[in-house]
Amino acid sequence: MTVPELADVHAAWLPPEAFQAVGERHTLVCGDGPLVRTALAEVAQACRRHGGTVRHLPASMGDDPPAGDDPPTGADGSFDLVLAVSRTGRPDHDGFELARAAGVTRVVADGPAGLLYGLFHVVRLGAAAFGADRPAEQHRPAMRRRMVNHWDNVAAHPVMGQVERGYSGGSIFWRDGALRTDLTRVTAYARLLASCGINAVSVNNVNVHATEALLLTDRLEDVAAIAALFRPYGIRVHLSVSFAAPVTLGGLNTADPLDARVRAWWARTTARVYGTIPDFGGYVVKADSEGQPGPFAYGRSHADGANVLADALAPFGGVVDWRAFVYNHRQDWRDRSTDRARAAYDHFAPLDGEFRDNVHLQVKHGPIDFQTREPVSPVFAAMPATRVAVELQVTQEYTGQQRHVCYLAPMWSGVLGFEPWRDGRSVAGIAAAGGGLVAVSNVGDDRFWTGHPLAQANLYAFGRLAWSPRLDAATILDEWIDLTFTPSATGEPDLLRRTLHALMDDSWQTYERYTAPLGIGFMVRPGDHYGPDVDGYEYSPWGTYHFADRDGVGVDRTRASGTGFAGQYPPAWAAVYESLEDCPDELLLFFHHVPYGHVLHSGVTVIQHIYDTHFAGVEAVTGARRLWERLPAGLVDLALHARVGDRLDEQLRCAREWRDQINTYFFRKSGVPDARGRRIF
Ligand code: GCW
Repeated sequence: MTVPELADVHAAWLPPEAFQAVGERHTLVCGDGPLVRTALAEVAQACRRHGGTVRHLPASMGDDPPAGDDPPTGADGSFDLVLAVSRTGRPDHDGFELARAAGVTRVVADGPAGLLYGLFHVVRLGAAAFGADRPAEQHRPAMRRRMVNHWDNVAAHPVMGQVERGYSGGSIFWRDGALRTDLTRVTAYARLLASCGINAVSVNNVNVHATEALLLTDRLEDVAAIAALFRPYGIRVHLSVSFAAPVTLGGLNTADPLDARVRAWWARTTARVYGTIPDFGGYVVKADSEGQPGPFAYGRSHADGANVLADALAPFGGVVDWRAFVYNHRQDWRDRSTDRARAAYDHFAPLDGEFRDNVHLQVKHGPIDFQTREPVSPVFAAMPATRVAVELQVTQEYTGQQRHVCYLAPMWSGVLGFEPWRDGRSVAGIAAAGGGLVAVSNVGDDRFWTGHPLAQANLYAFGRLAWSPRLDAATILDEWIDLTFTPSATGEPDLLRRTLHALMDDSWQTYERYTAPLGIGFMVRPGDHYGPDVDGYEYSPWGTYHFADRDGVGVDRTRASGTGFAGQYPPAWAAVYESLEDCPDELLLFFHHVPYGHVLHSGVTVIQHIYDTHFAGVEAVTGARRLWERLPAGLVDLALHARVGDRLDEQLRCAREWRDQINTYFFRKSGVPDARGRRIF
């Protein structure tokens, strides 16, 4: 097992310097198996660089992990760090206990994965792990499953390219229709993921095209090769499959989930998968959505569809991630009873209790589609007898496409902390009891992994929130900064940290300010979803309307006079969203159609809010760009500095474009001038 160091690829949050505190010390690693060997290799590599030592004690050679004040002596007589797998722990729990006493820092893990997570936690603490005594702290992930989905195509798609909604170059797995020949990068990725706690990955797009469909059968060896690289880091590989596979791959004339031949085909095919990849994670399925095949074609329900795959996977411990992103994308604007926001609930809530235990219903965090601001999906509260997983989008499809700084942890904290019944039970708790947290990855073969170097923080934050949903977004950012950037001898102490916080802490709200206002969403260019086009989707069948006219704007989703979507929430929130008086400002236009003169809780009218926020958003980006330019040379890597600088230039250009188009659009619709007389074209 070797730990890769890639010469021309940025080390993200695991540069060799991050391991200094561990690498300078004397470490004992106790335990067996591939994950323990991974931890050993990590420590050994750090020691080679920083001068420490490491010794391995296989569990079979010792009794319990060496305890208390008396760790076994090594060549040099003592250890500073002991990493051990407990004999009594729950190996499937991924947790560990960390303590420091009598000059020894001890990690005692539930199982081998916990040992690896414990090591990465010590790395995160750095020198602080070896300072004052620490009473025993328990670390256990809130979510058993912490997963990233890749929307990577094996063969580049004519429109979507190698990675659908990818803003970081090509796929790290696939290229020109084949598995890449050099997969070193995948191992480097596995380390990054494991270090922030991620333990599952799907390796192909949920839109399964012809070449990708073959991964399940003829090209299974490709998946096995990837699984072999993720395995040492405790990450299971999953595959997106096509519901029509029994027809397209199996030669049957139907994919009807209740047909015995179809069931047998899935069972046979799945058994073969496990014959090749014994720790295979399971299937991800997008069915009856945006043109993907599904059970509706046979008059069957989504529970019927999911269960046939679940039954095939169950004997091997696999799961189906069945996506709830099912809606009618051929809508007629005149039909005000069809509301895309309602769709997931309308399709799935009636099926509660009908899914097998190994089905995770994967629900996007908002009812529409990863917009900058949406209410939390009502589905989370509606399916108590179903294992629900929360799906987030780390790739910034609608949040600036990794050309804009947009630190998403504050948005995700809001989703995870949301209490559908306002009684202490949160979305994080629902996900923890169900299918965990899932996110669409933002990684590609870009030198900085994520196009925008600062977008690395989003992937890191996703992993940390899946482990510990209550972690504060600014604290996570500090962790990421400490790991990623080596303290520099030059410049004011902490200048870089302060600059990064200034750029990132409120960047999601800044982005919101200069784009679509008050929760209305979209207004992006159709197709690529970048940049402003207020009416781009207004005259299309996708169902993402804003209904702006000369009198007002917004979608009436009340029960009283609108689509009734507000009624999908438990009463405490249904009443808030239904009421024009109580609805939070930031979601006003999601739930209500109001005149431009409507006064917000903030005290300004809707139209003035639109003008004010758009000017303020551009000012914030101007300020961020200036701060970045002023960073003294040498404080960060030159290439990274240049890349962020270029992206900030583009962000500023684009923010101005948004400001001007939105302001002019609403000025022309409403005829109401800006109270402060600023320039509106
Ligand atoms: O946000 C939309 C994207 C599609 C994507 C779809 C989905 C993979 O525009 O590119 O398809 O969501 O989540 O399935």
